[in-house]
Amino acid sequence: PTVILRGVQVFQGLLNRAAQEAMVREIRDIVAAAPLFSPMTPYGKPMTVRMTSAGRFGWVSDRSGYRYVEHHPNGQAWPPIPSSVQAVWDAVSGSAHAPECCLVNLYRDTAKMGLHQDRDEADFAHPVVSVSLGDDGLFRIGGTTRGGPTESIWLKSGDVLVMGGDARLAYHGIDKTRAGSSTVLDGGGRLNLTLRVVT
Ligand code: MD3
Ligand code: FE
Repeated sequence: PTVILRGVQVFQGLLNRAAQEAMVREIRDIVAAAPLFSPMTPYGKPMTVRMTSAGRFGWVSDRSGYRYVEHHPNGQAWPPIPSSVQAVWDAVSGSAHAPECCLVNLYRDTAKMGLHQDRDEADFAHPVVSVSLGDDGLFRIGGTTRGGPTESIWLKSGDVLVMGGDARLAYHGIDKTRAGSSTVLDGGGRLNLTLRVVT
C-alpha cells in the first residue's frame, strides 16, 4: 500500500486510466440489468447515495432494515461480479475466499454517507475491498466506537482500499465529493465498488 490510515491499506492509483474506463463500462452493464435505487433507511429517509449490486448477494435497505438478499428489488437475480473487479480482489485482499457481493454506490451532487460500521456480514475475519472511480471523495475513518477521533483522506479515481484486521469494524463514511474533479464517468459523479464476503 502507498498509505495506511488507521489500519486501512490505501493503494493509490492502483488502476490506470484504461483500467478505470474498462471498469466503468462493466458497471454500466450492471446498472442496465440492475437499476440504481435510493435505499430507504429504516427510519424512513432515503439515502442520498444511489446503489445497486452484483454477485450472489446484494445489499438492500428498507423499512424492515438492512440486509443482504439474492434479488434486486425488481425481483431479478443480481448480475455477476465482473472479472476485472474480481481481479482487484485477488490482487489485494489476501483472501482465498471469493467475494459474494459487489456493492455499487453512486454519489452525485451533494450525496454523502454518514459514519457507520459495516456489520451485516457473517464473518468479520474477511476483509472488505473498495475501488473508487470518478470524482474525488473525502473518506473519513475513526475507531471501532462512535464519537472518537477520525482521520480523513481524499480518495481519487483508481484508488483501492483494503479493510482488514482491526480496521474491518472501524466507523467510516464519505463526507462529500468534488464535482468535476474527474472525467472518468460520463455525467460526472463518484462510483464506489465494495467487495465483501457475506455468508
Ligand atoms: C472501512 N462505502 O458501501 S468505501 C459502504 O465510498 C461504504 O462508498 C464508502 O462505506 C464509499 O459501506 C466507503 C471504503 C470502505 C468500505 C468498507 C469499510 C471503508 C471501510 C469497512 C470497514 C472499514
Ligand atoms: Fe461502509
